[in-house]
Formats: sequence, structure tokens, C-alpha cells
Amino acid sequence: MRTQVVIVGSGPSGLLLGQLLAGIGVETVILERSSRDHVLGRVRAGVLEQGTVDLLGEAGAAARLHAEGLSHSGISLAFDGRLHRIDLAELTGGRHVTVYGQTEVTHDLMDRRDAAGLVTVYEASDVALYDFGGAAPFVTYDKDGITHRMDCDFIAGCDGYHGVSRGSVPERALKTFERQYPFGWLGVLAEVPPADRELVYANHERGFALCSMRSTHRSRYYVQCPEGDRVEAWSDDRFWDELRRRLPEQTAASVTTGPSFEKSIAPLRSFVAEPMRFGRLFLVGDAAHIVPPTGAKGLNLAASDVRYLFDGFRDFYQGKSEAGLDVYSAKALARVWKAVRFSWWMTNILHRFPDTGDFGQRIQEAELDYLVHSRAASTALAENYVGLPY
Ligand code: RFL
Ligand code: PHB
Repeated sequence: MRTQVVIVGSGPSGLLLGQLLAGIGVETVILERSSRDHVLGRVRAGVLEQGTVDLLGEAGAAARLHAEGLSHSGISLAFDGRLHRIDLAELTGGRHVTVYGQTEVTHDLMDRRDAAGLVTVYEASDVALYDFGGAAPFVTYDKDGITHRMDCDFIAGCDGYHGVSRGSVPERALKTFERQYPFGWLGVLAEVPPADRELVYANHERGFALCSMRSTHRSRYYVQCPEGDRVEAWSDDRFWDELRRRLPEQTAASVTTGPSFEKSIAPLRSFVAEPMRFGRLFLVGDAAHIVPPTGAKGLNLAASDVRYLFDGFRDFYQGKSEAGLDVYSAKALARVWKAVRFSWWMTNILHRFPDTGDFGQRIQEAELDYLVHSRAASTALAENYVGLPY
């Protein structure tokens, strides 16, 4: 079998790239290790930059997003028992973010792919990448006990941090950069109205907390938890108590509790692999880089990678030039590193580290106080939060 671009992974980056390529008549096959239901069962990102929304629109997958997404023009920072609003729109000339779950983005993209009759092979096991250093790459995979071979022009590695694509590159050709944080985020979804109209990022001496949402009747909350903690150790009651203790009184009083219907712990990590291209293999999204969720940048970086790669493919297939593909890695990495820096900084000022202590707590509070009272500092936060230009 043959196709033009094999896409490994049907997360948001693979699906978005596939839809954009379909729009210019480029054929793709997506190979996904898990089942469709498993991919849709993962609860992850919730905040979309305008560039991500625009790209979903270009892919023809933004109708429901426009109808149901919540436009937020500010966020709040909570510390020292008080809530401080950062007016994103006022500080950035009217820009805002859209709150819409990654699960919904994935759902919408899968629906568009199905409607266009495009091929996704779910539960494709043992995906292996060959000859991407030359002109004729191919991929093999197993499905229902049979091994298949797919020849192609290019391979897009959209298979996340634990995928096969990055691991297929010879070690000497890759340089990796990594920081692990000594804590995780325990996240809970509950069918209750959110505590605040906008997101609240809270610094507290007991640890970080975040009030987010999926809609006006569905809340997403997180608390920082020790590394290695198990979900089973967190009853709903324990979670709600801990969350409220970390919030200013007035916000805590607005938390509506209820049974959780999803509860999971995510580790926090910063990771970048350079470069993002090896001959005819391109790494995209989490396959190339991971950021801690504090800045809400992971999915948005996946989208900007897709933007750059799609532009390169469009020029290539329209016979114009290979220049876009040649600059893909450098362009993507320049934006990636700024988001890595922002997410690392947000993580540092908001979380309790093993060595934070009383001194570190006061330093964090002083930085947050400066941040919310200095227009220059608030603007720097706002510009990064709504998304740096592509
Ligand atoms: P994904 O979503 O991991 O998809 C990769 C897909 O590849 C498949 N796969 C394979 N397929 C075939 N063969 C193999 N060998 C394969 N190995 C893996 C996987 O099954 C999967 O379907 O990567 P992608 O598409 O690059 O998308 C990246 C985003 O998912 C990620 O960056 C965000 O979720 C990060 N993130 C957030 N990003 C934001 O922009 N805003 C947020 O508010 C936000 N919040 C978050 C987050 C991530 C979180 N967790 C759990 C890490 C909150 C959390 C808690
Ligand atoms: C979420 O709603 O899941 C979410 C929101 C903001 C973040 C991270 C996660 O920074």
C-alpha cells in the first residue's frame, strides 16, 4: 500500500495535520496504537490560543468550538489569601483564550476525518519506521495479526512523548533537554458549576491549585500532589477539602462539590528534542517536546508545529519549493523554547518545591505581588498566556 504522508498517532496534532492536508488534496493514513474510545477517554488540555482556534477553523473543524467554547478575557492569580485578576484582553489589545476541552477538539477532528472518508487504522501495533533518511521511507504495522507495509513520501511523527517516532532516530542525531519536577497534578472532573467565571491559578504554602472548567456546568480542578502519590489515596472528600484549603476564602466558598467522574495524576516535566526533522521524518507536538501544564501550552504548541509543517508540505506538494520543510525544525523550536521558558516560569512561581521553605514562599509572594501590580510584568504574562505570534 502507498500514501503520500503517513501520520503516526491520532491525537490532536496528527488529526489536525491530516485534515489540513486533506484540504489541499494530499493523501494521508493515520496509524494509531490505541482504540478510538481510548484516545477520546483521555482528559487533558482545556485552554486554546487564538492561533489554535484559527487553525481548527482552517481545518473545517471549528463549528462546535465556536458554538460551545467559552471565551475568556482574563485569569486570576490567588496568593496570600487574595484573588488578583489579570485582564488579558486589556493588556494585549483585545486578545483572549477559548476554554474548550481537548477531548472535544479530538472528537470534532475525528468526525471530520470520518465524514471525508479518510483512513485511520486504530489498534495498529508494532508500528516501525524505515528508510526515512532516504527518498523512499516506509512504515510497517500489525493489525489483527497481519503485518502491513505502507510506502510514503514523508512520515509525520505525531505519536506523543511515549511514541515510536522519536525513538526511531539514531541517538547520536538527537540532543535532548529535560527537567523533571518533584510533584504531580491530581485532576478531577465533576458535573458542578465552576467556582469562578474564569480560571484561578493559586499559590499556597500547602501547594498549587487550579480552578478550571469545561463548560458552565462542568468543572476541572487540580491540586499539586507529591511525586508518586496514587489516585486511590484521594477520596473525593479529601480532594475537595485540600482544594478549598489552598484557595482564598471567598473562592473556596464558591466551590460546588459533587462526585468526580474522572480523577487522574499527571507528572510534570519539561522536555525538548532537537532537531525536529530527520530526512523525511518530522516530529510534531508532544513527540518532540513536553511542557508542564501550568502555562496551558502543550496542545497549543502541537498546533503551531502543525501550522509550520503544513505550510512546508503545501509548498512542496504545490511544486513551489522545499524551503518550508527545510526551516520547519528551526521555526518550530524557536516558538517551542519560548513556551518551555514560560511554562517553567509559571511552574516555579506557583508550586511548592521541596526546598521552597518560608524564604521561598515569601519570594514567590513578592514576585506574584510585583506581577499583578506592574503593568509591564502583567503584560509579559498576558502576552505569553494568550499565545506568542507564529
Ligand atoms: P498526544 O495527544 O499524546 O497523541 C499521540 C497519539 O499517538 C498515539 N501513539 C501511537 N500510535 C501509533 N504507534 C505508536 N507507537 C504510538 N505511540 C503513541 C497515542 O495513543 C496518541 O493517540 O500528542 P499530540 O497530538 O502531540 O498532542 C499533545 C497534547 O495532547 C498535549 O500537549 C496536551 O494535552 C498538554 N496539556 C495541555 N495543553 C494545552 O495546550 N493546554 C492545557 O490546558 C493543557 N492541559 C495538558 C493539560 C496535558 C495534561 N496531561 C495529562 C499531560 C493538562 C494535563 C493534565
Ligand atoms: C484544564 O482545564 O485542564 C487546564 C487549564 C489550564 C491549565 C492546565 C489545564 O494551565
